[in-house]
Amino acid sequence: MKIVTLEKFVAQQQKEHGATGELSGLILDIATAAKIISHQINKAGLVDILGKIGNQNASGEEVQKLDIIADLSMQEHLKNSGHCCAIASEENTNFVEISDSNNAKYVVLFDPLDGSSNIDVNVSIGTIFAIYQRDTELGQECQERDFLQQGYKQVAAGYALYGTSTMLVYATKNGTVNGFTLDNSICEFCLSHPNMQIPKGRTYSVNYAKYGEFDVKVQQYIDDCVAQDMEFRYIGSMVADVHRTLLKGGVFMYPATRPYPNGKLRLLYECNPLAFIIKKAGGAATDGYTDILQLKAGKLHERTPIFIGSAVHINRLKQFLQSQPATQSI
Ligand code: P6P
Repeated sequence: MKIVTLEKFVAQQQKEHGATGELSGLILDIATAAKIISHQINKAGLVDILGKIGNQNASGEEVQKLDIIADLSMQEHLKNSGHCCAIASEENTNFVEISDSNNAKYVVLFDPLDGSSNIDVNVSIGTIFAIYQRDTELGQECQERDFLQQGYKQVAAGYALYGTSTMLVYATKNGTVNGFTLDNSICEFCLSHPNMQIPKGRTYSVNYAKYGEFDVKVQQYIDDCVAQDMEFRYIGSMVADVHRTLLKGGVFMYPATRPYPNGKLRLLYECNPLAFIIKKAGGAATDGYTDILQLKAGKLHERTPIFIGSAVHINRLKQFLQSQPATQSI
């Protein structure tokens, strides 16, 4: 098979869409950051960068050293890109304006290392990103509203997955979902999964330990998955669980629970970008009642319940969720 590097693919897409090259440049900068993060993760076992550094991030979660390295790598490449006027990260309470780029037209939100609770046990983790055109005027100061846009307004979104191999999966507003695998011998992302489409599949994915906290209608849907003899898988890294769902089909869910009555996962830099990818691949994503990409965030680190996967499974879930009045078991 002819090797198509990410650089070549992005150049082809730019030519096809008559684009200016700014979005292409931004995507390539994110890919470079992902290569560096991948390298750091792969040597984590050898260098003392494992373990917690004792403080917490904006979401009140323990921060791991690799989280910091990943966050700094993404910040450095986005700040030097010249195509991005401001960034927002899971690791920082507020967004960060890029002083010498206030004429740039894009803002980027990212989770630098999703699944970081799995770092020390060598389970797949990933970087998730969402790109929007700024809402404020070029040259003006960025505002929080640049980041609180609904997910359907994303101009591009995707993720890097640091697993048995490192992959970059992304889509642009006018494009399809494409997956690239990092060839370490040439340090290039090479097209390995062109035009990805989510199959129906038969896998359901949820943290069973929290079953007793779910709404009774969610419990009934999960019981139905068992009755349908569906396969159960749960990795505990959203980016890995959703990537498996994209490849194999099925449904991933993180419903509301007692400690997280509005859901645990973050809308702007986890659920929106992954919903953008899954919908582009022919799937669906909902909070149980509203399309994820239609949800309006009130704050940067907003959380939401999420059910995401093949359309046929999401439609069946909705039949359960909308079939009878809620009897809250939380
Ligand atoms: P639980 C990882 O910490 C994460 O943020 C997501 O990547 C993952 O889907 C979820 O939390 C796992 O949460 O409660 O099942 O450990």
